[in-house]
Amino acid sequence: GIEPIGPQSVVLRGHALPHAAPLLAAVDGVMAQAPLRHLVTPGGFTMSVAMTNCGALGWTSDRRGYRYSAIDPVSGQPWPAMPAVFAQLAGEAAAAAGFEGFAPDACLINQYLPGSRLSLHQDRDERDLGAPIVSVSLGMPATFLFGGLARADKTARVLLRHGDVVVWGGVDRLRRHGVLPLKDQPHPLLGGRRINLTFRKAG
Ligand code: MD3
Ligand code: FE
Repeated sequence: GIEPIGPQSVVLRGHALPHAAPLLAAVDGVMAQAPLRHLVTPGGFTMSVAMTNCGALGWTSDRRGYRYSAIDPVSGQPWPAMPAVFAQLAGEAAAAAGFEGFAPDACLINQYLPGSRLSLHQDRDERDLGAPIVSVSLGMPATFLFGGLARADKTARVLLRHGDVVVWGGVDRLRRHGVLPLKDQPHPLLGGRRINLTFRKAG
């Protein structure tokens, strides 16, 4: 079903379940070309979440700042192409949430292990903030934190499970958000991991 979590954000519970096997095969393919890495923030902290990307642009970070790049700084090569099953699911989920014609040019792949977390932040490195973000959760469950535009705003908690798809756009696009430290609750397909795909129009 469709579950609103904000004025212009919805959870599509279990929406990716029918596509889990091809999605995971495609994730393995991307990781073989562009291995997971722990990025360093401009402040000098190493992120507990491991990341890679596919699509024309990939999100990366180092001591010089956050940015989107067409080249994977680890391989010196372009990021792997966006698998068709990724683009298809993202476009179809966005349309189901009322955002027609979403054509992502970037997919950030986040891997969480027990204890990995993502502190509250805003996503504002994308050129077109009118485009939504679509996220797909796979593997172990996570508690997603959804705050407001201001640091002082209260945060709501949303449990995201294997197969859940979330679409965030419009007035919710710049809300602060994060992920609580992952508990160890092994998943039958993925074991002790959570994989999150976030689809963006970055360029
Ligand atoms: C709400 N990832 O990669 S996905 C991120 O579960 C990120 O890995 C989290 O936050 C994760 O930047 C959450 C959902 C998400 C992504 C972007 C958003 C929610 C968002 C941008 C605006 C509002
Ligand atoms: Fe984010």
